[in-house]
Amino acid sequence: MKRNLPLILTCCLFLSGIFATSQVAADTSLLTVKEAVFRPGVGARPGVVFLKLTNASDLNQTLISVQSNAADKIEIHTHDMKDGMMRMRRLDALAVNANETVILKPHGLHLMVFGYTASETELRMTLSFESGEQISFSPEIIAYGNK
Ligand SMILES: [Cu+2]
Repeated sequence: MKRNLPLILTCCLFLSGIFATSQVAADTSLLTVKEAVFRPGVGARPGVVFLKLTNASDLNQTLISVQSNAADKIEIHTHDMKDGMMRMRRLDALAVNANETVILKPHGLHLMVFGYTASETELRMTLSFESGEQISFSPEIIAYGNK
């Protein structure tokens, strides 16, 4: 746990004051991503992605991994309140049940982007589900100070 503390603090600081707005959407079968935004971290800090993930099918889906052309690693994170402090926690998988929308937003679920290559003008991301389905999309990149 000690090992993760700097990251936790970094992320908590980073996630405060973030607003998600975007018109970028992806559409593949009955799984859809909407309002995806990416906020790169300052310096070497990890960035964060927020979005709305809808499963319009009658089958439960489970998100198991996220890949990108412009990042070393992307993790699924959530926030927990522990001892009065918000902490980030990595999830191995994220359930997106039938006919539900899961919202990734500040202080809640998010995708943590490590090793973002800022020279890439577009961050293409692919969500992979346990069922074998995938969705690709490019979140709007929003720098600090912009909404
Ligand atoms: Cu995080």
